Amino acid sequence: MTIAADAALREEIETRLAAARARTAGLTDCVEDADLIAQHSPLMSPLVWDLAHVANQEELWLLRGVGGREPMHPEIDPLYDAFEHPRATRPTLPLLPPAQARGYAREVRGRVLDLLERVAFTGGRLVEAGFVFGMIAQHEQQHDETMLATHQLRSGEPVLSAPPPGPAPKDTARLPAEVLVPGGPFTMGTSAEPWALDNERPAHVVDVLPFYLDATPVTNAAFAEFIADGGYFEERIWSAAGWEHRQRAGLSAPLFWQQDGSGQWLRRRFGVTEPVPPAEPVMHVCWYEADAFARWAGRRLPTEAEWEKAARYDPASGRSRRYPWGDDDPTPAHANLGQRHLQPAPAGSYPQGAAPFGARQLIGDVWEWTASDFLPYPGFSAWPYKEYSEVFFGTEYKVLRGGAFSADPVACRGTFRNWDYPIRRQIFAGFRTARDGDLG
Ligand code: AVJ
Ligand code: FE
Repeated sequence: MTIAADAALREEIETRLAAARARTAGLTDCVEDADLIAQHSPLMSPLVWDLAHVANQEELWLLRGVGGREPMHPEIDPLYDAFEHPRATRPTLPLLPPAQARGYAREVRGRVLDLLERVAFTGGRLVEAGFVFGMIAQHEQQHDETMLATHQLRSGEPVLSAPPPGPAPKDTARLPAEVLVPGGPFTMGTSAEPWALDNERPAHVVDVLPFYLDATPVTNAAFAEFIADGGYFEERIWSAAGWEHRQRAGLSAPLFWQQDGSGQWLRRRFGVTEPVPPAEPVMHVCWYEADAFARWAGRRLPTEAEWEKAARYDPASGRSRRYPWGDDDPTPAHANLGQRHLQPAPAGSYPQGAAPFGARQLIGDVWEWTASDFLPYPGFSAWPYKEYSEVFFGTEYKVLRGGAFSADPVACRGTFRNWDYPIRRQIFAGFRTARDGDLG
C-alpha cells in the first residue's frame, strides 16, 4: 500500500466509525434513561443492551484482537454475548446503566482511535485492507438498524424525525411493470470486496434461467388490493407453514396497519399515525405474506441468485457490478439508505440507481425477501467467527437483499446478505415478485 492509500484507509475507517457512533447517539440520546432500560418488545433488546454490546464487540475485536490489550471489564463480557442471552431475557440481566454504557463506549472508542493511528494494515487477514475495522463499523450500523426497529415498536410520542423523501420522478408512469433478465451465467458473491463479510464469499458462477422481475418493490396500493381481494383468507395461495402461521398469529394486514371507520388504511410510523401512502413500497410483512401475495398475483418471489443477477450483472461487460448503477459507492441520488429519511421513497424513485435491465430501488428503501434459504456459497469458510453467519445457515432462515432506508451504506452492497425467520415483521422488509421467462 502506498503512503497515500494507507492514509486514505485510516481516514475512511475513522469516518465510518464516527458515522456509526453519531447514529447510535442519535438513537439513544433522544429518550430518557427509563426508555433505554425498558424492553419495548420481547423481540428486541433494551436499547442500553445494544449500546454496550456494540462497545463490547469493538473492544473484543479491535482493542483485544488487533491491539493485544487486556480486557477492560472481563466480568461484563458474558452479559453482552448474544448467544448466552436471547433478546427476551436481556432486561433481567445486571446490565450497565445508561451512563456507564455510554462511558464504556466512549472509552473504547478513544482507545480505538489511538490504535488506528499506528496500526499496520499488513501481517494478517484480519487487518488487511482494514477489514476488522470495517466489520466493526458494519456491526454498529446493523445494531443501529435494530435499534431503529425497536423505536418503531416503542409506543409513546415520536422522538425521531427526518425529512420525507421527495415525490416519485415524472417518468415513473412510463416504467414497465417488470423487466426481463436474460438467462445465462453470472458471477454471484465476491472475493474482491475488501469489507464483504464471510457469507458473501467467494465469488462463484451461477447459471440463471431467464426471468421477469418487478421493476420496483410491491407497493402499499398493490398490497391493499391483495387484502381487499381476501388474500389473507384464501388458503390455496399460502404455503402450508404460512397458512398455519397466518391462522395462529391472526395476520390480516401488515404490522402497524389498522383500518379507520371509513375503511381507509392507516399506519403507525415511529409514533405517528398517518394514512398509508399508496405509492410507497409495502413493508413490515413477513416472508409468508410476501410469498402468498406473489402467488395471488400469479407470480413468485425471486431466488437470491435471480435478485443478485438483476442487481449486479452488466450485459455489456459480462461482469458483476458492486451496485446496480456501477462500482461507485452510493450517493443520495442512487438510493434511500442511511436513515436520511424515516420511510421508503415512492416506487419508481432513484432512476440514477437503476440496474442495467431497468429495475429500480434494488438497493435501499426496503429489504427484499427472496425465495431462498440462508445457505453458504460453494467454498464458504467462516471468517472471522462462526457466530456471524455459519451458525445460522440452514432452512430456518430466509434471505433478504438490498438494504433499506434504515441500512447504512457501509452495511449494504450488491453482494450483502441479510436473513431472518420467515415470520418476522418488525424488520424494514418488503419484496418484489418474479416469474419465469420463456426458454429458447
Ligand atoms: C445480519 C442482521 C441478521 O442482527 O442478527 C449483529 C447482524 N450479527 N450482531 C443480526 C449481527 C451480530 C445480524 N443480521
Ligand atoms: Fe451484534
